[in-house]
Amino acid sequence: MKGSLLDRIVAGDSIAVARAISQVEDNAEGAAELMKQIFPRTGRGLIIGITGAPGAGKSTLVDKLAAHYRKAGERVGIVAVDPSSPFSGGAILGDRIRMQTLALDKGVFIRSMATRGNLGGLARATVEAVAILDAAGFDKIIVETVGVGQDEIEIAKTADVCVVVLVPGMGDDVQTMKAGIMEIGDVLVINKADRDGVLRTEKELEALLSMSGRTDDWQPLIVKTVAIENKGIGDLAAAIRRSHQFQQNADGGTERKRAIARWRILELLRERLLADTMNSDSVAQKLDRLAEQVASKQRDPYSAVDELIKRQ
Ligand SMILES: Nc1nc2c(ncn2[C@@H]2O[C@H](COP(=O)(O)OP(=O)(O)O)[C@@H](O)[C@H]2O)c(=O)[nH]1
Ligand SMILES: [Mg+2]
Repeated sequence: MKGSLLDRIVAGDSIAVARAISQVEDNAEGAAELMKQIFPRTGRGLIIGITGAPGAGKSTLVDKLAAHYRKAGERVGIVAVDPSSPFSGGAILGDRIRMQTLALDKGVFIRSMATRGNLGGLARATVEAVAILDAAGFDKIIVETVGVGQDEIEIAKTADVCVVVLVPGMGDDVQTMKAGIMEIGDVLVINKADRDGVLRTEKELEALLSMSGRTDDWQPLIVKTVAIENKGIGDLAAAIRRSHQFQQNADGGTERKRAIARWRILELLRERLLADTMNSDSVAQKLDRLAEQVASKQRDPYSAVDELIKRQ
């Protein structure tokens, strides 16, 4: 007889890992119970967030970084978050199909996450997928997110080391992403360094970093890569390692862990309160009716919420 799902996850069984991730994604019965048991078994893997604008080369970089870790004999879990993906969770994204060598490697687990339903929970499900991979003994867990939406920024912030990927000559993007980058980027990558304008982008980033309002004393590192040519990947891995070591030595690491823990509790609370309200009878119809009334200004949204949370 096969062991329990938990035993199989802890033993590193990919099928069990995939099943568990589907359960947390669906918020299936028993998922919370499973996560309670997973939690104490986490904390060994290094969680690396990779974020940046679409087309910056994140997926290419993730592939190369994963291959780098594999060469050192480490097991690598990859979670790609793409809310715009038309695929349901578990499907392999188009750009993942390129990763044929990695996909055949048993030491690599690849999964893409997508939202289901309209109650959110993508960030929560992603963080749980990472925890499952951690409990399954993956040494490195890489989370790729598109650095645009709030959910994605939140997810990136839960990583041990957050890598922001930029490309040369994206001056405007640097401006738009400025606030977010300074806050979350532990390592800044200038990918596509085979293009013009690398030096200028580097100077711009250095200028931005000098005005950084970070709460810890970490000086974010700038790394140049050409992902398609596998250049700079060793430097990136070294920068990630240094950032992680810094946190382990500094008090900042504890503060960061607390902030992540606080966020996770609030996410679960938000989701549970919302689910509790939405689960009661006839709420869906009530919501439709209230939305109509608010839209036509017969009613304000505040009193609509009062109405929804009023217990029958
Ligand atoms: N010139 C150049 N192209 C790159 C580099 N890295 C990635 N690309 C290309 O940029 C495009 C977007 O890459 P992808 O990894 O899918 O970006 P993502 O959307 O950020 O995940 C692809 O056509 C890649 O081949 C690079 O270092 N130099
Ligand atoms: Mg991608």
